[in-house]
Amino acid sequence: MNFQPAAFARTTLSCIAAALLLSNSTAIAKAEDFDIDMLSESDIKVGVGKSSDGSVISLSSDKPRTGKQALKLIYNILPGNGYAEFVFNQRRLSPRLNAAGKWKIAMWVRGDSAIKAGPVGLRFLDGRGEVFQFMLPKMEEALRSSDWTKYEVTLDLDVSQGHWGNNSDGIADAPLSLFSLAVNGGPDGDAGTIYVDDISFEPDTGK
Ligand SMILES: [Ca+2]
Ligand SMILES: [Ca+2]
Repeated sequence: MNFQPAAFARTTLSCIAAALLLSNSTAIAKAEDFDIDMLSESDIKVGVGKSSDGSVISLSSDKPRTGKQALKLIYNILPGNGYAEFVFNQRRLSPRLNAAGKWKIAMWVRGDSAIKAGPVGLRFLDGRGEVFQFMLPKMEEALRSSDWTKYEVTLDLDVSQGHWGNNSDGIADAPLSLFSLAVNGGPDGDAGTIYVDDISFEPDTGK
């Protein structure tokens, strides 16, 4: 018998890979929470943004909506359509979304009535390290309340409003991990402080 161990191992490996791929693509989406309380200093940083020196991200115990802390984002964006990126999941903690289809995303935010910045984008990293940005319609309105306000949006994670990095193929390779918030300053720039707590994900079954 012309048995070739190497070829056999390759075949076995590709069978396992195919099975993993299949189980991934047929994974049942389930509701997930992203708990700001589980974050530590090593999860957060200000990304390299245009004209946003002086922007700061921290974990704040100042009136968190739940638990001991919320994200505090101080943005300082110069005029000229700059932005500040606030990375809050460098370790890519759960949830890891299978990226298929639409998700209802909710997050609690508070800011103040003077906020002019916006729009705000939510960024994810795919399984290969490609960045996907999804704009959050009307988030600015929620940020103009100084009380905790629930912001809800349904996003199709297969249809982003921008992607770059890695091979930049535009394909949201599972799993997708929450990564950062990007606050745009608008033509006049803006400076302000916003808080974010309790982000949740629920598959949108169309009901
Ligand atoms: Ca909290
Ligand atoms: Ca990709």
